[in-house]
Amino acid sequence: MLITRQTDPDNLETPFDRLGGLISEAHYVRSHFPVPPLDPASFRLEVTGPGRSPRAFSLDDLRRLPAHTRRVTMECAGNGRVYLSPRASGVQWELGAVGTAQWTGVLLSAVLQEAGVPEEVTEAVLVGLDRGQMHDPVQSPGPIAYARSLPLEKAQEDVLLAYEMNGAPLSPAHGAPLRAIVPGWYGMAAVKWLGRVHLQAGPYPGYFQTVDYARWEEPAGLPAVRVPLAEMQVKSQIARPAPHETLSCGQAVQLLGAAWTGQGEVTRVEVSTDGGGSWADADFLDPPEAGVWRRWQMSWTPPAPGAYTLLSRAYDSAGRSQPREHDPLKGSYEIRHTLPVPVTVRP
Ligand SMILES: Nc1nc2c(c(=O)[nH]1)N[C@H]1C(S)=C(S)[C@@H](COP(=O)(O)O)O[C@H]1N2
Ligand SMILES: [Mo]
Repeated sequence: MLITRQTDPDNLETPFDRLGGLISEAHYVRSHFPVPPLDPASFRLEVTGPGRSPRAFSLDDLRRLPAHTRRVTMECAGNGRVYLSPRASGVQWELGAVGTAQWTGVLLSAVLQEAGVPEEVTEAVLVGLDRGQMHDPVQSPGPIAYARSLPLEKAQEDVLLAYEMNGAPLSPAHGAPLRAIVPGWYGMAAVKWLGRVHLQAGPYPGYFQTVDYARWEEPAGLPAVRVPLAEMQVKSQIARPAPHETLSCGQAVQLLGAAWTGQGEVTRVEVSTDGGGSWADADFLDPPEAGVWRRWQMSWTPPAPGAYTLLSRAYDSAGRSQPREHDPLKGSYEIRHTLPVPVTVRP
């Protein structure tokens, strides 16, 4: 069961406090435009590019290529936006715009190999078949399609074009009949209702790369530049207890959560029950698996009645960790500072 954050189009959040298995029971939904009506029989994925005629792949063509199945944790770059102060515009996600699913499809690299990649190509622009008018953060010039580009290197590395999710045909909300899955990247890269892959030389500074789903970077000695969001940053979340839960003094509870990172693996999770004064290591429930979160737990016996602030902090194999405060250069995205979970302990 999902929590409705917005309707028309549907934007639905997983109740993160119900975290159970490694695979999310109900995966969040994030869509900018209405679900486009698509007929699988006439559906074609087009590959277009410089100096060549377009190549079209039917779903049968794609199914004839080797199938790959893998688990991937996907986090919306705006997950946790409700924790920003002052309030940022955009969908007010709590902790549930993140989830893990098992995806089946073909490697984008295999499709590109069939289609051929001209030598000058550096980017693959993934274009969705959904479209609409954007008003926020900036007015778009009429209706535009949802599109995101990938460096050719990433496109040829491990990007999946999925037609199945958790062993069942992809649902319309999750991008049927075909969507991209980009392991390690924030969800915005995983273009749903994928209709076209456009190969080009040089970057694609489209709406969802610059105006939206981008952050500021400050090059030495120069004014700030806009950089498209890409890899997920190391992050952990507490699932249980849920914010504002009441616990009993002297009664042990299992603190449970999940941690993930875009590159390498999560190596350690620490938990604080005193608002960051002291930290203790949590235990992992899952072995490391590239691109997949690790659930963790820690037993805690509240020592005295009162108000407590729980925090968790993950580290990854690249030596990165979570900051205590949100980085303003990330705007309303990459909300990955240690998020407070206030709880009350009664006598
Ligand atoms: N075509 C299209 N693809 C899209 C989007 C969209 O609005 N249109 N939203 C993106 C964003 S921001 C996220 S977080 C993921 C969410 O995928 P899900 O709805 O399957 O969870 O899809 C991405 N792919
Ligand atoms: Mo997203």
